Amino acid sequence: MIEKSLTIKPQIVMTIAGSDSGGGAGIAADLKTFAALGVHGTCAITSITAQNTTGVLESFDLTPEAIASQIEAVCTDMEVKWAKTGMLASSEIVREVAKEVRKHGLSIVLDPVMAAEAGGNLLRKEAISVLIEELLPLCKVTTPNAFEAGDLAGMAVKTPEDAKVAAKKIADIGVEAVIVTGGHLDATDLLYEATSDTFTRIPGTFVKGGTHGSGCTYSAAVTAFLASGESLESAARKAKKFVEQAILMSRPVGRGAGPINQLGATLDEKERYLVLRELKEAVSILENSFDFSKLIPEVGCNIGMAIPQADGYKDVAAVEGRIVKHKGRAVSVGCVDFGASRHVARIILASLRKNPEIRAAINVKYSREALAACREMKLGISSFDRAEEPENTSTMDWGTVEAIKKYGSVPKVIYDKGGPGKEPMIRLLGASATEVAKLAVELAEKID
Ligand code: PXL
Repeated sequence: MIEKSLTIKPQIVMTIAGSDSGGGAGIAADLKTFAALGVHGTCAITSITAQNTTGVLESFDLTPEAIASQIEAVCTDMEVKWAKTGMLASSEIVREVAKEVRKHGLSIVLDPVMAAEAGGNLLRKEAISVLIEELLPLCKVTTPNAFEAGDLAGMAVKTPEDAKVAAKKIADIGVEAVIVTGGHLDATDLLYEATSDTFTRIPGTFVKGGTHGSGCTYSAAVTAFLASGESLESAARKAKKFVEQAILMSRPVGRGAGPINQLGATLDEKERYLVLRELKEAVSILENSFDFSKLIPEVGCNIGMAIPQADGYKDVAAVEGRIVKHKGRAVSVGCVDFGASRHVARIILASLRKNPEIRAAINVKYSREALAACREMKLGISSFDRAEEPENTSTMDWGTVEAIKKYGSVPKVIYDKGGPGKEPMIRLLGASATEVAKLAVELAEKID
């Protein structure tokens, strides 16, 4: 039996909220956020919404008993200190949740969910006063947006100044801290801490992308950071950054309000790690070959690989100082890193725009013999002529596109015969850095 000893206990948090069948908001957003932030998430579902990106079609509330039973099941087994509340549709649900919060001494982040982004009321009007009177005073933090802050404070919140007045009014109800999120104002969140009577402005950036589930994600992130021991101000800053990244990483889903992507940044990091690992292995394949140094051009060789969906040179990793010939062997000068070579990045980016499966390239020394060996290896070959290059382009952008156009798809080999002051060159393209490194070694073994 294989065992991995993960002895450090995770923080356990809970979301008491509704389900969004579209997977964008509610418990889906909360649990993904908890997972991304390394805490163990549990949930008590309050309502089930039949929902997609165009709005809430129907909503079914669970009975107060069913909600209490879920909270009991979790809290009698696991140590839950911090929890958040989301959609609490009715007065009865709000009252039951307040009872359970008291019973288990939960520290609560209250997200005063009132309406769905794409449309649909999620909190009955008559329940707002019960939420204010019976649940809010039991909570540590509440995270209203401008509209919700207005409803809680009984005023219109249209400016950052209004947000200040509203935050104080809401704190007067009995909650220890209020964060009025600035997504509908100037992107700056306002944190008011009643215990010290202080306001803290938390500036942010408007980012483009789907925002469905951003309120849920924000309050879940605040909860996770507080459970992990962060101060409230630090939790608020980190949660804001987390939401901005998740909006930036949103993907086109559905016809309406697109969901934010809580795991986007984590998966991006994973891909970057895999690319660096792959590239390091490719470099050692080249360094361990007795033949490859024959193929190192005068200007040195570089090898690069992009993450999937790369859209800039910083998404492509390469060797920082190139690979050079030293005592008859290939030696890499510098580490592998993202953004290390705009040159290799241009070749790869131009290729993967035509074929996303092509994510790696290496440049090697041109010779007629090397080109003949490529033909012998039955590699698809294309080329460009520097003399035909228009002004004000980058040779690698233009040349790669030109060679692909001529060939009809991305070939394995793109060469050019050089120009004034420009060494002729062969580029090998492929799906991964190790694939192109192995190809380069095979090619080197075929020539004198
Ligand atoms: O974003 C608020 C929210 C909370 N909970 C559920 C929701 C929504 C918004 O759509 O569907 C279940």
